[in-house]
Formats: sequence, structure tokens, C-alpha cells
Amino acid sequence: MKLLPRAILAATLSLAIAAPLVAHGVSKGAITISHPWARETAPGQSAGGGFLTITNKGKIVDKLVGGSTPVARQLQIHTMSMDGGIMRMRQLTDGLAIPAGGTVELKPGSYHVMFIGLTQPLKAGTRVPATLEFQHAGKVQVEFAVQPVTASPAMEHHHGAH
Ligand SMILES: [Cu+2]
Repeated sequence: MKLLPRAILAATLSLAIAAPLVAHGVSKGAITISHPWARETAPGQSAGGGFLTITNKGKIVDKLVGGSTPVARQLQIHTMSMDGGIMRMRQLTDGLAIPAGGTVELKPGSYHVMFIGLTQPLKAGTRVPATLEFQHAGKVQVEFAVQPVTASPAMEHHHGAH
């Protein structure tokens, strides 16, 4: 049997991946947020990470400057970088720039949202409400879908439920 033409195969794959992203996203002004998810945390764990993709369809740069969530004392924007062979997290106190016409992915090992001072564990299968604040787009309400610790973003795409 012959292989599918490359173009058809690519179209099929991108449809399969795009569907859950569209179903679990939110737009405000020029900003679109897709697929916010968080890692589940163990009881007593004081902080957790949140991940999402931010697209800016506007003509000017916007900035994710902060936010809040009812499940933690603080919501911070973090970056990760290698420092002498050690991964270090650092708070982006000036915010995270989203270039005009660009997309920034917050993902494990890179930029992420940090829930500091959790008031309850993040449980897999639940959703964590949060407000993200942008310099231009203003406040955007999102819900982080909490995934088991073993979940990678790639695996998560196969969960069609949300
Ligand atoms: Cu962090």
C-alpha cells in the first residue's frame, strides 16, 4: 500500500492537534490564550507551575505582567535558564513580552506561571481559575486544567475531554 501524500497526512495531524486547543482557549483584544494547564501538586507542596500558549494578533507588543488565583497567595511569571549546569528559576518582575504578531509558549523547562503559596493542592482532573493581566489587553480569565505529574504537553493533546 502506498503512503498517504505528505500534504494530506500533515493536514490530518494538524486537525487532530488543533481541536482540543480551540476548545480550551480564550481571547481578549489582540491576545489569545490557548490550552492553559497546570501540574498536579502533592499535599503540603507550596508552589505549582502553570503553562499556556499566548498569541498576540495585534500590531503592538503586549506584556503579561502578572495575575492572581484564588488557590495561591501569588501568581508570578517565571523564566528558567541554565546557570553553570543548574536549572534556575527567576521571576520576570518586568513581565513577559508577547511580540506583535507573535506567539510565546509557556512550557516546562521554559517560561511558566508559578502559583506561590498554594492554599490547597492542585488535583489532577480539576481546573484552577486564574486571572492573567496584560499591559494592553487587560485582565483575562482563564482556567488551568490540572494534569497528572507524568503528563507532558504532547500527551495532553490526546485528552479530548476539555
Ligand atoms: Cu517557577
